[in-house]
Amino acid sequence: MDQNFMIEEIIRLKKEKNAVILAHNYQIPEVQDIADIVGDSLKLSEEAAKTDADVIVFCGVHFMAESAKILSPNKKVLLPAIDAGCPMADMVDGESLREYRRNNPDTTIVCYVNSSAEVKAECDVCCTSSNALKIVKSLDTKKILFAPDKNLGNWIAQQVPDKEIELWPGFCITHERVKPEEIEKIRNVKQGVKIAVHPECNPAVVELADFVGSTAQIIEHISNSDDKEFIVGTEMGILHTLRKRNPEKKFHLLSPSLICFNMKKTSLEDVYNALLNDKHEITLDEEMRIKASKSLTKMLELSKG
Ligand code: CIZ
Ligand code: SF4
Repeated sequence: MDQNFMIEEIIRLKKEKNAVILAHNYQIPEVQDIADIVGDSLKLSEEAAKTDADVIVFCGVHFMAESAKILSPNKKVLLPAIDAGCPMADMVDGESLREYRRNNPDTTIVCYVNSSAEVKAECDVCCTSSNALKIVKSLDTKKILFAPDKNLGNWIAQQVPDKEIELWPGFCITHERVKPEEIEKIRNVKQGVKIAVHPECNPAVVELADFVGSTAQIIEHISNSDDKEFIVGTEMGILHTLRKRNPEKKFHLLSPSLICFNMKKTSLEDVYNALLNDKHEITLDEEMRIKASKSLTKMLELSKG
């Protein structure tokens, strides 16, 4: 199908169905460009919670669409590429957390939003990479379990030394691929150019970077900087927003391995099919949804204050 025709049809169907298209910063450029809102999990979940659209087309991975459904149960939430999952989210499950809680009743369980609805239903509060520090600092308990991302958890633990933070052994298969040697190598080639990385990277990489932050924080930091060139250590989809917002600046990807194949599964055609045929609708068990909504809503409240 002709791309321009497809774009026109997406716009027409969006109006007809009173739909909103949300796209994550890691989506392909064409999908970001057709979206009403592009952002990180925090921004997109805030939008999902307050939108008055009837349909939410979520261009991202499964857990993100689930979060939208948890926060907006009366809306139709569609995930255009139904097989777009997140391997990190699959590294923890509800039963393991229930067992952990039985053995550690005094520990507060903080779950990165990169987790299933079942996991969100078992934790005390959620966080994203944008608000993790704020959420952890706001807790009055000393003992915390951070799940499932050990790298983000480690980055937070270093900044909150007064808490005892236990790390679940999960990680992002995309960010974990970046090697500290890649930083050393690129520093030699691009001398003086600052390196911004995501806290999902291995601690050995994070330690060598000039700036560490979520995609929203990296975009903010780079857009407000006087530097004209940057090396970026997170999923390559972010380069699209960075270049759009900073046409005068030059960007290099820290490592060619920074491609999340799940984030790349959503095509423009999938978005069109989603709107045309209501594909693929996210449904959740209501009891689990209510439990999961408590930890997500708590996150949204704590991250505002
Ligand atoms: O929080 C998100 O959206 C993720 C997965 C990465 C980031 O930093 O935006
Ligand atoms: Fe999951 Fe990593 Fe892909 Fe994000 S970039 S969806 S954490 S595998």
